[in-house]
Parts: sequence; structure tokens; C-alpha cells
Amino acid sequence: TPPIQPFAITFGADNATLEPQGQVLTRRMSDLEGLFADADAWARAVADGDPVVYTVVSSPVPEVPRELPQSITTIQPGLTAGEFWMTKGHQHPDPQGEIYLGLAGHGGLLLFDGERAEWLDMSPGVIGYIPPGWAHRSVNVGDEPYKFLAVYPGSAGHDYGWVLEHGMGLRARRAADSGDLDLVPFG
Ligand code: M6P
Ligand code: ZN
Repeated sequence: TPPIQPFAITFGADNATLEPQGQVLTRRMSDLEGLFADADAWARAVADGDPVVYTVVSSPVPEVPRELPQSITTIQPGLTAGEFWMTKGHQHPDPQGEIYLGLAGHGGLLLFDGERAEWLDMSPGVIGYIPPGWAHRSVNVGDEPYKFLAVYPGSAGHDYGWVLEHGMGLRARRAADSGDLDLVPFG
């Protein structure tokens, strides 16, 4: 493939699209097996229409060494047995940093290095920094779609097995009484 030439990205009016655009990834509830605390509630949601939980629209920059790919992720609002809808979460097999920029809605960036968990509140205009070696998951804690731009090294990669094995340290739940965000120990 020819080298990527310099180009500018234009956000769509609703911040949901990139122009020019590369791959679009759609993750449904069935793609999130083993991630929600309540496996029965997850299975019911899969059986009951298997909703789209999030989409990832990438720019044309490929995930190869030395390139700097970008993508916009849109997480739909939703709850599975009180747990806010979220991304799968991953580690970078080649530990490298990444930045997220909040574009719309209200979310959180959950970070876990295997011992410590951190939560960054994400709203439009906020940049969340993911240091090398920290697994990362995004969560929609609002009532509208949560959108963010990600920029990451093309050689970083995605290790999803790490999260299945180690968890993410915390879970983001909606408190039954107040409706507020409740961060609870992973279980
Ligand atoms: C962001 C970036 C992508 C990632 C996506 C969805 O856009 O971090 O690299 O793929 O979020 O997250 P996940 O891969 O954990 O499903
Ligand atoms: Zn990443």
C-alpha cells in the first residue's frame, strides 16, 4: 500500500463521523461476552435483540508501526443489570500511551494497571491520557450517546484477553436509589 499522505479530518456536524473515513466497527451486546457482572442479564439482552452497544469509526490511517491512527467511538446509553454500557476494554501488547478527547455526552475512562484502578470523568473538551501499561475501558454514564476521539500509536495493538483475565479493577454502576454513578470493586 502507498504511504499515507498528509490530510485533514473534518468532524461531522454531530461529531459522529470522520471525513475521510476508514473502517467502521460495530460492537453488539453479543460481542461483550464475559464482561458484565450479571451474565444472565447479558444473555437476556443478547436474546432480546442483541442491541448495538458501540461503534468505532476510524480514519484511513492504518494500524501499522510509526502511523498514528484515530477513531471516534460512540457508546449508546444503556444499563445491563445496573451496569453502564461500556467498551470491551483492552491492553496494548506493545505498551504505549494513547489520548482520548471527549466530543459529546458524558462518559468515563476506566484505567487499570493490574493493581490500581483510576476513573477519569469525560465530557466534551476533556482529554484523558492513558499511560503505557494501563488497560482502558470507556463507559457511557449519561442518557445520550457518549462520543470520544481516540489517537494511538499504530503499533500498540489490542489485547482483549488481558481484561477477561484480570478485570478492570472497578465497575461503573447506576445507584438504584440516587441514580448517580457508583464505582464498585470488580466482582
Ligand atoms: C477507541 C480506541 C480504539 C478501540 C476503541 C474501542 O476508539 O481505543 O483502539 O478499539 O476505542 O475499544 P475496544 O477496542 O476496547 O472495544
Ligand atoms: Zn488503546
